[in-house]
Amino acid sequence: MEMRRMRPKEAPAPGTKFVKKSSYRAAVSLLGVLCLLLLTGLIILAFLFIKDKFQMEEEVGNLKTERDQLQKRVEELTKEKEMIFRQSFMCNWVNVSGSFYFTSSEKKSWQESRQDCVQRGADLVIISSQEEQNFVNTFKKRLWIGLTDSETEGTWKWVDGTPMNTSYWNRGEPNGDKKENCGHIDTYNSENSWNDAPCSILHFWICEKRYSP
Ligand code: MMA
Ligand code: CA
Repeated sequence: MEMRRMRPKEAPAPGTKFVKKSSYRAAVSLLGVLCLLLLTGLIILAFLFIKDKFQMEEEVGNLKTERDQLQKRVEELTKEKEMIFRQSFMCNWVNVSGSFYFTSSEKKSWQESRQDCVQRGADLVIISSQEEQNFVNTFKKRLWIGLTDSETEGTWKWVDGTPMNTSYWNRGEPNGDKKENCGHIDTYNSENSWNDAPCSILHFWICEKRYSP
């Protein structure tokens, strides 16, 4: 093609030859223009793609920071919630020589009273010394204690399964046989204060939570 153009003396042949040559040129330049357009399009697309990628990376970074902040906040709020829960739970507890005590302000059956204590991470009180017996009497309330002979009539046991060795029954108690299988503080006399009563009776109750200091 170049060779032919370099020979100007050679007159363009009339007719088809000339037409063929000029349409060939037109096609080539059209192709060139198309290529250019395609290239421009590709460059624009690549540019847009890269820009998009950067924007997305930035957004991902922002979202990650936001997520970390939210996770931190959730942790803080969880701690706060636990603290408030613990405070509201422990605020009525009294601490006496190795145990925390909670006395209820409502009445329940022995079983439901025990359930409440267990929910508080404790159990109905186990009276294991004169000092503890005196302390439980200071509330001047009829309170369910962790004592029952439901398993074997006449064999009184504490809620931890240990047998009742020292007792502080009121005069004439226990007298309920099979009808009265749960123990409670009845009079506030330190020496003679317990009664056996039907477990379904509603009484206040006292929970004990032991701890090792
Ligand atoms: C009386 C007495 C107790 C008995 C209860 C049952 C109020 O005390 O007989 O021994 O357990 O009644 O409610
Ligand atoms: Ca009784």
